[in-house]
Amino acid sequence: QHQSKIVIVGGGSGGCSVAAKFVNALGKNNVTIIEPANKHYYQPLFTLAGGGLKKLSQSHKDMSDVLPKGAQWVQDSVAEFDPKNNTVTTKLGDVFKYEVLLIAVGLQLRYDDIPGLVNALDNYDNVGSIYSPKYVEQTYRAIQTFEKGNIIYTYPNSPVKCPGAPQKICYIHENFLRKMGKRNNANVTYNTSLPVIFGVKVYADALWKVAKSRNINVNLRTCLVEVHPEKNEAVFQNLDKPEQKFTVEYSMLHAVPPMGTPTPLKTNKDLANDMGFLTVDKSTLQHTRYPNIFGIGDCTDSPNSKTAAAVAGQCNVVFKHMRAVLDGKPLSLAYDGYASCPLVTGAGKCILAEFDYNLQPLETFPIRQDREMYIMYLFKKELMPFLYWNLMMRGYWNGPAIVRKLLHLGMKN
Ligand code: FAD
Ligand code: UQ1
Repeated sequence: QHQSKIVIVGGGSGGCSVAAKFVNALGKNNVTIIEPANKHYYQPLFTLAGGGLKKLSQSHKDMSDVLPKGAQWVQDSVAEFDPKNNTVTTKLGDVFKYEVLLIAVGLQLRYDDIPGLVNALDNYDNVGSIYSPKYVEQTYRAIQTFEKGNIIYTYPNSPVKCPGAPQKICYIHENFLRKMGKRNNANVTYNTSLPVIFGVKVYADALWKVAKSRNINVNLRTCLVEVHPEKNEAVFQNLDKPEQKFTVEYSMLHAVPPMGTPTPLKTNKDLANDMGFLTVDKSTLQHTRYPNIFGIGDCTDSPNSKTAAAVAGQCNVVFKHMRAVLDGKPLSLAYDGYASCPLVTGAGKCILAEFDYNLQPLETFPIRQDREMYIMYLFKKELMPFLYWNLMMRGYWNGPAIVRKLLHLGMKN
């Protein structure tokens, strides 16, 4: 059995940012990170790469170069959580005992939940998906080689990370087709399982305008349930009348998979809710039953939009509160649900959505953000990756709250 003051499960956006803060504060040999992957992905870049606006190779670095040097990296995955005994057991059978635990395992992609989809993605060039690095490049090739017909974009019937991405790729591709002079050959459709185009009203209004002005069909409550790639057919279900299914022929299909938390968390009824998400207090991010367990990022049940921007807003709260538990002090901070979604609507255009738990806009800049702007596109494409790799992964970025306060001169929030 191994012993570590702080154990962090998952070395993605959440796990790495908090680990870096601990190493900065406490020095070496206090933190163990359990993370199986060789590569650390900056996933927000997938959307741009799938539209040919960045290269996939710019989205990842070696895990060993990203995780903080002063932490111990165990390259293995957790197979079992035992919160009563303060231990986790890995796939290889090692047991780690902790004083405080951070669960940051993110969401898994469940492509195989949709019959025919894995076959379609693995064997057909006209099907893509920006959610997995495995399929990002073929997504761009699919739009480049498109000639004519129906192009369909989907949004699954499950919680997803970056709920804006399924439609961003639609707008980026539509814009690309215009530039290539092929727009008139395409009938572009976005089919979403959600009852709205976006959860925050001001941005939803702006996105409806974008979709209408660019002649994109949007169907709500419409869910991809099956793919027959040999016939280029996709089957959709009307979620309000589940008995209603219809088949559409496509020339190109972009599919977003259903998502869920990794099995060891999902199946642990002591830690997770019925949906498999880690139950945490939405302000303190402390587990609802185990005070020495915290959660961050996509795998928790806090009702914010699952984004790296939200992780930025959470990481300092989680770090300070884990420290408070170690020191026997009270929890003093509150996460407000901040999340952000840079809604890229084409090359050079982006609506920077920022909002809180109440789905009210919480904007960094003292100008209206519910419109397409070039500067926001530059932020998304150049500034965010820089912030992520150089500040956030090193423990020095807690989201834009400080910038917002400065720019609003203390007048707003
Ligand atoms: P992740 O960063 O996914 O990390 C989870 C880690 O846990 C992984 O490294 C995994 O290997 C590890 N793990 C899993 N199971 C285990 C286990 N059993 N044991 C140990 N380790 C385990 N966010 C934005 O803010 N803006 C955007 O524009 C944006 N666009 C996106 C576009 C796409 C296509 C995608 C896919 C995501 C996008 N996101 C965006 C979302 C953002 O990437 C995630 O919200 C963020 O990475 C969540 O961080 P996390 O730490 O919870 O999970
Ligand atoms: C952000 O902080 C962040 O984390 C690094 C992102 O992740 C990719 C974002 O997309 C955004 C928009 C923010 C918010 C930052 C600013 C400066 C508005």
